[in-house]
Amino acid sequence: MAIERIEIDLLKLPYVHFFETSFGRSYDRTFSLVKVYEGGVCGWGECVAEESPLYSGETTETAWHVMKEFLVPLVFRKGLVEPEDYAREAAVFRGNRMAKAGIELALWDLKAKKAGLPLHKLYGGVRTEIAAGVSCGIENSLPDLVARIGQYLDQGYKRIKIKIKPGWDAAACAAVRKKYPDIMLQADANGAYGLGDMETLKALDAYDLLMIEQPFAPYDLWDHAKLQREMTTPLCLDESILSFDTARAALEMGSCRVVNIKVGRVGGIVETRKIHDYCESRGVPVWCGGMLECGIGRAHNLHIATLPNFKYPNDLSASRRYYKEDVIDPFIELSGPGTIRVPDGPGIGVNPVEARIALASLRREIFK
Ligand code: OSB
Ligand code: MG
Repeated sequence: MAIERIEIDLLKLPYVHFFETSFGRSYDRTFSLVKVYEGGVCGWGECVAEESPLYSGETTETAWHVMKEFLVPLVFRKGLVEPEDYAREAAVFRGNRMAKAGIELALWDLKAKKAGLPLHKLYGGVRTEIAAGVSCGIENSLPDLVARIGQYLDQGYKRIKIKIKPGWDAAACAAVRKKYPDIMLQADANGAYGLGDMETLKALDAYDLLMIEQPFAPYDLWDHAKLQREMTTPLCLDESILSFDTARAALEMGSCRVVNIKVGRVGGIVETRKIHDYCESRGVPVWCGGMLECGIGRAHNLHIATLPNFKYPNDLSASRRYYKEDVIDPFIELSGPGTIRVPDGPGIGVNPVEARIALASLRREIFK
């Protein structure tokens, strides 16, 4: 059999609350959904590239271009259906990992649906619930931040991540710790610091953080290693980990003690598993990061987060944390205090709502 048809949709969904990082503030998210069809079965993927090249060099438009001109034609030309075959063939193209992952995820969903299995079974996952965390953006004021964290704790989340940047770091940690001395708390800088900020960063050791994510720029593996030697708080890399090879370099250099895995950032599930297994072999725990995905990408994340070395709480929250109207039915909800049950239906195990997708769609293209 072969893929008969591929559809790509560009969507815009408004957030329930603005999300601010060291890159800036946004009020909505633009992303694409990929559908692959074979013999009446449809597999769904999400491409997490964002509107602006801030977190990553890819954008919604570069990803669209690369999918349309290179990856979709590759799938048809080579008759690719198996995600592993696709990953191997797509590797001839450099970079553009989020574009590659969007299609690979759709092929994984298709494969699992054809087998009648939930993705976590196909992946060999070891748990039926994952630990859910919330990523809290920068707020207008410290009292706003503390109040918002209070709401998330009331909802049952057990791990809170706060975004930091120069001027919103030690004071933010101190404000949160004053009200909540014992919660699991971590900080994410999205690369906002440089070597000149060593003392500022070292001072964060005082706040008993689970980890500090990506203090320096993505390519500064060496500087992260210098910082890690001077800090007791574990460093975690996000933007720096683009592939198995960068993960290996980071661990060999001692640039971090924890790895945030995002399937989109590393180019798909095949690469995710290589990184996961390598980190496990080195005794380095990983967790699943998020890109504020809609329910489709988030369901994919839930399944991969069932692998054994996903040992820290993940940036995986309920649908309503992100969007008033997620594009799946039912929404993803907390199943217990700070946990989310992994869907058990075939494939991603959540139902995309075509009417809501059409309403949010800015553009759709069909390839045959
Ligand atoms: O650095 O982890 C990040 C969202 C967009 C881009 C980068 C990041 C994030 C998040 C959101 O922190 C995590 C989530 O999806 O819940
Ligand atoms: Mg991050």
